Amino acid sequence: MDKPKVLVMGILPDWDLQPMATDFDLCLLYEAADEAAFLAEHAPEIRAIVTKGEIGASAALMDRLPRLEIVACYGVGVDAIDRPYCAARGLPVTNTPDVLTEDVADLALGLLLAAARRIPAADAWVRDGSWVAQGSMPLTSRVWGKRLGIVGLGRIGRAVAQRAEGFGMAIAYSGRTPQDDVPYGFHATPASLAANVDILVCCAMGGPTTQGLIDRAALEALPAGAIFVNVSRGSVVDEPALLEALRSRRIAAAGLDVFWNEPAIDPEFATFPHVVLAPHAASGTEETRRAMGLLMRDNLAAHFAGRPLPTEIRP
Ligand code: 8YV
Repeated sequence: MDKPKVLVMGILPDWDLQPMATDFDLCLLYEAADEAAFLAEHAPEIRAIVTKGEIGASAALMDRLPRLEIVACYGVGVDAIDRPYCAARGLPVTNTPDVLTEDVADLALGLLLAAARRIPAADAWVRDGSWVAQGSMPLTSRVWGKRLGIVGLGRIGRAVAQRAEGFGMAIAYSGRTPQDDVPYGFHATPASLAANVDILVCCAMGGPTTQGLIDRAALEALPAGAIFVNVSRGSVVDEPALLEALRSRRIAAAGLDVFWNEPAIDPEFATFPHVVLAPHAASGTEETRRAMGLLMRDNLAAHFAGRPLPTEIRP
């Protein structure tokens, strides 16, 4: 019997591609010189799509795949997949929750510390001889004991909170509803949260329901000298308003892993010395990426074996 054809939208490590190639006929879209010709050749036989958090599956693409049965995302956030379309067509969508939570939270804290304590600038100060020529580097901002606000207290938000407790921080959060199993203060809106914290960390999921959630009002409500970190999706933040707040230094330091237009982000971000940038890399440890790949492959294997899907997202 022919192996099922799987359309792979973005680069995957060899440790995933090799085992997948045993069971599936892999169509690597990202290697196609001419995408239209590639799809014209393979579309009629594609039975599964493998996407990533940052690479979606549009209705227009899926409409061209008459034999499509499943969309498996190598990532937890499925905002780039047209889920109403999948629901209407009865296509299951799977993701890779839990396995990346701790690494994303680690990077949130890493970006926070790097931005507040100017770690990249400190490194440069030593390397470029400024230490010898000018002595101590300029003073930075304390992280320990500050008031931390988390927008979106889901799995990742909670893991950030856990780490922040170790930094003696007073923690509060905003979200759709108060959660009764945490001791943290609840705010109904990011603006109300922002007005009461020194540091704001965005952990909300992406998608239409959170687009622009951290709006101009929220950014303007932050106290002068605030620190902002985003490890969720660029779409959750009003990016022109964020750029303005960074330009005026209302936000004194920021650590950003996600942006509106990835990877070709607004070039102004790279001009700010008080901003630490990362290339959507919060889940990017070898350990986590191996676990994500395994879970994505387990979902595909379960589907084609007719078993229950380990991590299907309910429509
Ligand atoms: C990406 C992510 O999937 O999990 C998510 O939602 O955005 C990331 O983990 C990862 O960069 C793989 O490309």
